[in-house]
Amino acid sequence: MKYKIYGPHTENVPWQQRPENITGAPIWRYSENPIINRNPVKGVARIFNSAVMPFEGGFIGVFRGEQTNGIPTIYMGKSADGIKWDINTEKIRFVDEEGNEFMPEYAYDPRLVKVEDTYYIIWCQDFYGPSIGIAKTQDFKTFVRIENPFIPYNRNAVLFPRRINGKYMLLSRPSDSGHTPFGDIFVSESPDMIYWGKHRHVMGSNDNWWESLKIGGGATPIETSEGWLLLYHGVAGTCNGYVYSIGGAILDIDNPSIVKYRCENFLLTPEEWYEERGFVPNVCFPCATVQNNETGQMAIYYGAADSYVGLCFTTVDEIIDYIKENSRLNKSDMEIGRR
Ligand code: BMA
Repeated sequence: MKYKIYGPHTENVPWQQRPENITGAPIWRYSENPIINRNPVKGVARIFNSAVMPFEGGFIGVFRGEQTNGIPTIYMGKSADGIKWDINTEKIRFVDEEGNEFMPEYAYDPRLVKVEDTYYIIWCQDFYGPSIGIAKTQDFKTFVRIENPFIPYNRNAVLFPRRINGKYMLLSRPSDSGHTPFGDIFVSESPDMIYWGKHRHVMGSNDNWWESLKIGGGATPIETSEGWLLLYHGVAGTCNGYVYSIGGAILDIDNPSIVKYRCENFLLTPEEWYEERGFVPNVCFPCATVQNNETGQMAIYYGAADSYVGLCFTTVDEIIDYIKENSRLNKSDMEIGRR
């Protein structure tokens, strides 16, 4: 491998060979997509925008389940191969630090990140307006909610998988209460996962048309020898609604508010029926990756059309090279993001 990967290693990454006829970014879809179809669990109409990690030789995931009453909540699931999922019929029961039930009114777009020996789930929820919720677990049996990191409005957050300069780091996108037609990615740091500050601007929506309206964090950043590899979502506003594509950037390893490379082309954009057609058409929304640190094989889990979970593949070497070769930075990308 050309580049090194650090962080969670997945031996049995779901995988299919690269087809020969790729004309854009080196990412190819799983031929049996979607891997999670409609009505996957009793009382759940759709699962999408969900996150997975390697766990005990298999995979564990936290899933955004749109219940049949229309309210999104979070379910846990397990899988031996990362493709066929066994999703619990009971939603995750969150408790407070005293062990009392403490359920969010709604919860969506969960991410799953392991920092040291603790797994964190991060999602968007009601906090007198949409904001970010966090819970921790070590055994996937007890899920303890910790303080909400931000005041409203903020609807998209992704935690780094290790401390940087001794601090926990969280990417987020401050917004307003609805389907905000704006939004940049910021990073905030914390000594204890309770108090968040030293906010810095990381990157903004920009003149690349596919991400010209807003952007937001996607999968957990991957530590590599080139920096933090970040897959994120970028949104274009068309006369017929928003279009969500997957983008890629590499952030400075010690100071992730600095963008080293940012790909001017999307990595994946809605093209297949399950991405173009659904509850919200034209959405590819990445939430997780798993990778083999020795071979560089990577599987990306993404929500498709707010209706399905899709899987696509790349290798770390190919995707980093593509981002570097097609990188175009603007002024705010290169700044440390303090004003
Ligand atoms: C965003 C979030 C995502 C969703 C997307 C497209 O604002 O709500 O959960 O996938 O819109 O509807």
